[in-house]
Amino acid sequence: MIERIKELAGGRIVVASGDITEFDGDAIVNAANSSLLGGGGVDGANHRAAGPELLAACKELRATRLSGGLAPGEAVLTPGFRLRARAVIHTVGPVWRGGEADEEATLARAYQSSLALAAREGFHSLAFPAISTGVYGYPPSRAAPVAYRTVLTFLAGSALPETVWLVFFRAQDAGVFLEALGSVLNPPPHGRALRSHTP
Ligand code: AR6
Repeated sequence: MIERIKELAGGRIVVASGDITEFDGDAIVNAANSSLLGGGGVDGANHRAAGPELLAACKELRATRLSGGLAPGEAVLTPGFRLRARAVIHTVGPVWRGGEADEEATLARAYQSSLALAAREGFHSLAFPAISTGVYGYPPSRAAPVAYRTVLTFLAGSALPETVWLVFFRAQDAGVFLEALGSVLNPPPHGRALRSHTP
């Protein structure tokens, strides 16, 4: 079950927890690797739930337009096969190397490319896992503002997707996300700070 935890951006962003393979909407994003041939984490779960047709579709992409694999930050579409979601958008996040290897820009591009592909496909609802924060080691509290700002900026310029779900595997991961956004969501009130300095 996917549990809705909080709505942000006037309801266009839904923070939720649960198993993303259960998402009932237009598309889910898969945190894949460049090979597109499956792996652990959410990628493994998505392949198990979608059935062997998903791996076959990924192999077909590798044999044709993605012979060199999918570069970090890019996104590609397949059907959802046995998933409830109609489609899977595969993207590759950065491997965390301490923050000095353009990880932030690559993570933002992974979200941005996935959103752009969803908009082009006319998708109304899209669910993201917390890209790169598992096997790839990106600290969740550092990934949070990057993910949130990138989605917010994209939605400000596009009517689609109407709703973007950020689905965290465990409720506590959603808590870490919301806590990390604290100052982004609730900037300190300007007026009060100014007044306290006024003689
Ligand atoms: N639903 C929602 N979130 C999930 C699920 C699920 N069913 N399962 C795991 N997560 P990861 P990455 C969360 O490692 O860091 C794979 O082997 C998990 O708790 O899946 O981008 C790929 O093939 C974490 O918060 O992805 C790549 O080789 C988040 O999903 C590599 O891992 C991302 O964790 C990609 O690593």
